[in-house]
Amino acid sequence: MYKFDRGNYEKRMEWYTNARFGMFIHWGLYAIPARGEWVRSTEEIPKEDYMQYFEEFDPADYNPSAWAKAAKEAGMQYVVLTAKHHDGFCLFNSQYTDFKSTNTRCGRDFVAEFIEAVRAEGLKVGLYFTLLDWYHPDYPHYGDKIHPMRNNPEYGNENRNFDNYLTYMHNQVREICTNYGKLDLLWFDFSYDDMRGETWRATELMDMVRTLQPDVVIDNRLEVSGEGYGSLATGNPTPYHGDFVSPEQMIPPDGICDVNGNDLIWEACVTMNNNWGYHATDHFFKPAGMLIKKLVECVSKGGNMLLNVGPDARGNIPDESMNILRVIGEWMKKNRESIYGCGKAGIEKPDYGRITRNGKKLYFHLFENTIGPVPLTGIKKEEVKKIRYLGSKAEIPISTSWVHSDYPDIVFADLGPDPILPDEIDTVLEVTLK
Ligand code: FHN
Repeated sequence: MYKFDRGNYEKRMEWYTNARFGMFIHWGLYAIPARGEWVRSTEEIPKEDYMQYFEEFDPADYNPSAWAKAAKEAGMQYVVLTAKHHDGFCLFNSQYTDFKSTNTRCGRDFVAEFIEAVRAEGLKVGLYFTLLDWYHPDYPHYGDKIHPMRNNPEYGNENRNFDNYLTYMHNQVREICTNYGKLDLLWFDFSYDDMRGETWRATELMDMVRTLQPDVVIDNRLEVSGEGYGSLATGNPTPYHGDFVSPEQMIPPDGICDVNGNDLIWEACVTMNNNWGYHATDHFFKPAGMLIKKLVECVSKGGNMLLNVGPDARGNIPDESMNILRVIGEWMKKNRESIYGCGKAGIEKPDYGRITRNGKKLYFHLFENTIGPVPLTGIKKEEVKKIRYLGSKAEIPISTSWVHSDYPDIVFADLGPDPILPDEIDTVLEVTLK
């Protein structure tokens, strides 16, 4: 019987909190209608009408190695793929259903190929698995909060056996925890209303997962969703507690702490546009520079960022997303040390940007230049061993200018006469302390 152990927990979480930056991939049949992964629910599409996409799905360009390389080039350290989303379509060869990728005309086990490709790039591998299932006949339909047939009384629940559904769901979790080697991350999604905790038979499920995959990192959505922290935050973890809090489409204002004020591990999951699954007309992509600053914000608050891509029905990551990943990767190539293994600096956020920290290394992220030398708040002159531009490792002198003589207790960095910073998105000053 799994029981929380602080030592084991901290050991399990080490790679994850060092990684800081991951790729989320939402992909499946919904890429064909191309109106997001909730299309069956939002448009209340009957199963029969949705099956056309199952018959049609044949992603000729599916090449998970290209996805893994794109993630690696962007500086991402782990990749999480939807093994099954709410529509119930399995991207893996499940023995418990015919509604699976190996039964489509392309006949491939997408998960098996994905895991092999991600591992080949030396990245950590994760699978997303939905707790709810709009395909399974024993999952509540009429009156459910979000089921595609929630408003249709013809889909009453009199003959639905939820326990059958749970056995099906548990069996599939056992499959993905057994048939694909070591998983680094398992991303359950999501609990709502009274559908949470033991309603999922969560203790039994988590026992099984932690027996089959003792080192796997697991999110908190057997208990909550993007709202709610989960039992780890209460200081009284349930047997099915998540290992991290999973805020969604937002970054917590001050990071996340438990009831005793201790920092909790958390990961903000974020879309590049406004959809997780491919959406052909959603061109509202966040600029790469904005996403770099948001990644820095997450790390400066002690969190990770899981940035999503939604490949199209051919299996290609959209060009807009690839361009964003390329720009992020260029920045990460020069500044990755200010992200990996970093966390809160314990210093108040400066006006001009943010600060991340890794032991005796402080990283001052300049999102804009200052008028005159840059105040490096929170440290004393005598503590400073050296200051460098992280991107070039070029030396930066401590300023001796008269303009800041009224502030003798603050260290100022002299960036010279050019008001334009070397990196217009985020210029990082690496301050090494003695
Ligand atoms: O309903 C899902 C949604 O489609 C997407 O997978 C997100 C990702 O965190 N999770 C749920 C909404 O919270």
